[in-house]
Amino acid sequence: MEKNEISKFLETQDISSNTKIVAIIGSGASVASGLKTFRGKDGLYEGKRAEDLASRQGFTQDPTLVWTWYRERITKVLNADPNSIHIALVKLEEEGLLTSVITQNVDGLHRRAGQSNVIEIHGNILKTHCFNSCGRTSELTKAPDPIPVKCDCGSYQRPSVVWFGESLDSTNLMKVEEHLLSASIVLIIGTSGYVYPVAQFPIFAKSQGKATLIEFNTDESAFSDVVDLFVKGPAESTIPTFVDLILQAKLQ
Ligand code: BJW
Ligand code: ZN
Repeated sequence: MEKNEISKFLETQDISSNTKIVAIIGSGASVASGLKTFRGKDGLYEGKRAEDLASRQGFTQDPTLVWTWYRERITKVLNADPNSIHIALVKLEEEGLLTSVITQNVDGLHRRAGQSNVIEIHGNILKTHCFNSCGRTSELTKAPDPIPVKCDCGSYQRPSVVWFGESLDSTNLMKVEEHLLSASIVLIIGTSGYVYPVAQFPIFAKSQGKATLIEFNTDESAFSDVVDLFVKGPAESTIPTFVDLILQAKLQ
């Protein structure tokens, strides 16, 4: 069913080797790798206040609580493998159609799958840096122990992810703007569209650039009303189908 729907839609698009696709990724894309989303039932924030776990204030109040939450996630990430979405997007890059993957996910699975054009806009959970900005950093190959992780300066190390109230890296944001302005198609995969500034990226690509928006999600999101095509269903099944169809369309 979704195959016909995507095919029909692609017939209305001018697909060629000049087509520039950008993918915006959320935690729904890592569900097939065994990782959880944030919101909703069984989500990482279920029964918890997001700001207690993912903000400077939360870390200051209870570094052990925050590190306990991250250590559990780090263990799961270290045991996870890339899934069919990561692999299909690598293929799209190799075929010259995918200019950038803008991922909110901190699990590093795109790079592990072999994707080279990745912007990890919310950071990476397997890296840490000093909470007090002394400059010391580390890379995790196993779950940290003991926690909270101490820094040699006397402060703590913290996960190198972007917490609420923190600015996103400005070099990354400039690259994102460039990619969104030149995109012909933006794929929005497995994200609720709840968190800014990423929530603004698709509409920016459409209104300031010339992008067609295609969303892949099991449920409607904050983006669903503005997209040109909504492909409902698990992205681990719909993305490989989409990639095959667009590669066929490119040859025609
Ligand atoms: C599937 C699927 C399958 C499931 N297939 N689909 C008021 C108004 C506007 C903005 C603000 C405001 N108050 C504060 C702000 C700013 C704030 C913000 O956006 N808050 C909102 C909550 C309102 N943003 C910030 O603070 C950002 N910084 C910033 O704006 O700087 C400027 C500034 C500075 C100071 C003051 C104000 C502004 C930083 C945001 C950083 C967010 N960080 C987190 C944690 C990262 C670290 C970590 O991983 O621990 O990033 S929050 C969390 O949400 C994480 C995610 O990357 C992010 C997005 O979540 P995602 O991936 O969309 O997950 P879900 O669970 O929401 O959705 C999953 C989706 O998948 C669902 O739709 C499912 O249906 C779908 N799905 N299975 C396809 N198989
Ligand atoms: Zn330090």
